Amino acid sequence: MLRNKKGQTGLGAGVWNLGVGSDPFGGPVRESVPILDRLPLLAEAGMTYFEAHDSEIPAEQVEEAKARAAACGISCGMYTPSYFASPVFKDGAMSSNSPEIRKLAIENGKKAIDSAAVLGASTVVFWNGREGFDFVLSKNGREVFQRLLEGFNQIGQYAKEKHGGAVRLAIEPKPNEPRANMYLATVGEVLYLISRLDPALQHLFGVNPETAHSRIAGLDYVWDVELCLEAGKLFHIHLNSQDSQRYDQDLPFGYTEPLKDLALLVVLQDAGYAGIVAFDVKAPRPDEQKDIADILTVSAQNLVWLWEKALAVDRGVLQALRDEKRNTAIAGYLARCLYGSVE
Ligand code: GLT
Ligand code: MN
Repeated sequence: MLRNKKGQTGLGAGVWNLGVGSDPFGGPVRESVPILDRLPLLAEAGMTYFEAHDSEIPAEQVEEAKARAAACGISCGMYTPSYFASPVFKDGAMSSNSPEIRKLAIENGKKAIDSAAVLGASTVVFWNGREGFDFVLSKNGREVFQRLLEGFNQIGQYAKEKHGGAVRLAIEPKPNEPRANMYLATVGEVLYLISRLDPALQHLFGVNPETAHSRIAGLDYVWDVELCLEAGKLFHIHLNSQDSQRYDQDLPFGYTEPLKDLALLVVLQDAGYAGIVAFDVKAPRPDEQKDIADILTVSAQNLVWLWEKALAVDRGVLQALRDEKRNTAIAGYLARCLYGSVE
């Protein structure tokens, strides 16, 4: 629980966070924990909300999942259609050159919204992992943009007509991996796309920025989050860590850049962010089965510690240093709040 947080104070994590440890170079190293058996593991790790894909908890299983989650005291915070695992989406979903595949993608998006409503999740995330290109001119970029507008408009219209404002839609940017270049690459690009959607639907669309994805793009995550807040579009948040611009690592929150993470929490507190704070981390390959949830307990512990330190940051001191134009001293003050003693 995050003390003095507005709105939802519990933490969330994906069922996929507790995976079998495979990577592009090697298969599973742990037994696969059946998806619904991961719910108690999330609860024991201190999560209040679980997140899942339609490929993990399909529409036919949502009632059962809801009951199993309730039995261990958690609920669904976010549900999401998988546009990356199935071979059918190997060259994109809503952006595919093939009209049948675009149609299927839109259908899956609508179904995911229905499942989210049954589960009581207020947010559907769209991480459209295969929308992109490995070779230039393999798709016409201008047509692709129109296809994305068409797809999200149709899905937004459905969400509005069927569920009113009960389910909101958050697009998650990522610049590359699995594609060499992805559409919906950055927060700025997603905000631009939203600004081009049907004005009557734009209020249903927001962003789910993820720490690692901004850092892989070489962008500053604190600013990415500030930009979402300024636009009124911070609908959800995926926290983790990333060791520079290499492959997507999904390391524990608070691990690589704790000072920037402290600053991020100051920003979220000052904005009164009321949504769920969720982790998108990955149990690392070398971790043993019995320790599979360490990635979540470490992330949660770091978050709670940093959250308390962020509450203790004296905003008056920050403002005074800004007024005095002492930028380096601001970095020093944050470091003192993080590493030193706060008088
Ligand atoms: C996948 C991706 C994440 C997304 C998940 C939701 S799936 O693990 O790397 O960033 O949030 O689709
Ligand atoms: Mn994510």
